[in-house]
Amino acid sequence: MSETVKTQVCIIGSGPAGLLLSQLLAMAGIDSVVLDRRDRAYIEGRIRAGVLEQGTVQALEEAGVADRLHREGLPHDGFDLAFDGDRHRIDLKALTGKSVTVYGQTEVTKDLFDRRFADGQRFFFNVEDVTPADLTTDAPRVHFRHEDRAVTVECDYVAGCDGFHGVSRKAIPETVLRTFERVYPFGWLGIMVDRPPVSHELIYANHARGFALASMRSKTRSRYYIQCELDDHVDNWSDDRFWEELAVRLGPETAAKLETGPSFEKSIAPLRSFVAEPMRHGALFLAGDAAHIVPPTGAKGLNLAVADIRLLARALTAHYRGRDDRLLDGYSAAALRRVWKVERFSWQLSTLMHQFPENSPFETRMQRAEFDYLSGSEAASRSIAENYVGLPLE
Ligand code: RFL
Ligand code: PHB
Repeated sequence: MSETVKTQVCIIGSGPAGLLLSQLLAMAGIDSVVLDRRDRAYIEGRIRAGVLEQGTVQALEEAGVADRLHREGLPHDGFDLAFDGDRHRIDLKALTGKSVTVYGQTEVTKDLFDRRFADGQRFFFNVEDVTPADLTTDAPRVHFRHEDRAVTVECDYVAGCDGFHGVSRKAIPETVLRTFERVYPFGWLGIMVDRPPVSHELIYANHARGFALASMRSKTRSRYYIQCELDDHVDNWSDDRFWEELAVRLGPETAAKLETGPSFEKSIAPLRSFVAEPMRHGALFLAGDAAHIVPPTGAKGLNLAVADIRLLARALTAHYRGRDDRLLDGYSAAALRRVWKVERFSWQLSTLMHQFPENSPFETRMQRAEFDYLSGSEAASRSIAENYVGLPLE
């Protein structure tokens, strides 16, 4: 059995990038179909980002999906950097006039799904063999299998929002695509626990035994991470071992306030910097993790995906409203200008805050000197702060 579906924009991937795009397009009267190889429950359950820039909050407001975010999100005016027991607070509010909001990606995704379902968005979940085709013709298509049927979507444009492991980026010929990558020689082991956070603001700590991060999802739910070996496994980390290691890395003063408990999620994520250029090929536009990855140290991945989508939604709206293709033609260059700046910040903060196995004593001293410089310099602290709260959208 086979089926043909017609739409204006076929969106591959139903993560935050794909969902927000479908919402913004619907508000502009543009029809879309969204495909995902997983189902809604799986996507909503994926525990990932936790920190939203002000620009991301504004984008979600403009998309009409920020009511719960305003009720439940925690505004944060600063965060701490810690280095072997010394602490330096980056006062986001004083240095930039802006703050960030702690609100989980799981919640952003739920809010977007609720709205898209209420509006009758066409979704295909659990799809297989997704294949974008005819991208450089005037009749682009996306083929896939759904519930034992072969489905073809006939569309004007394809939005590749299918994350780092998706198929969209791979549909760009090797002769066209350039990629840039740095794989870090460690990962982050993260746990989630229903206990109040150790501190009311985030703490990023560089300790001789490795990086640690104290984060949260709410006043009663904490998220903690520690740097681990790339080939490590969660089974090697009982909760007790995790709490002991975290306490050492956060230092005795903070550890004294640590409320431990049974974790209900534990996972290891590798750290990677990655950029694919260009972010457009014919009718295909890449957005979010499909085009770029940042290490999580700057809390930028989700925010960067949202920034891409704002540009892409604006460009598609200009095309359909006014037959004006200038923004579509400029999308890749405009998105990449921001991407590279955010890559730089995430790389810089990752380099400062982790223990690198290859570091010589000289590089270790350089990290310490940079921390000391930051601690004593308002200018250097402001540079960190303006990147952390989010660079302005061009
Ligand atoms: P997603 O969320 O990966 O969604 C892609 C969707 O595409 C689907 N898919 C396919 N569908 C159809 N066909 C295929 N062949 C497909 N292949 C994949 C997938 O099922 C999925 O539903 O990408 P998107 O939308 O671009 O969103 C990006 C963000 O998810 C990501 O950047 C952030 O989570 C990164 N990140 C963080 N970002 C922040 O802004 N702040 C943070 O504090 C933060 N912390 C994190 C993070 C990511 C982490 N991990 C595990 C990667 C912490 C962690 C631990
Ligand atoms: C998180 O809470 O998951 C989190 C917070 C800040 C980061 C990365 C992850 O930089």
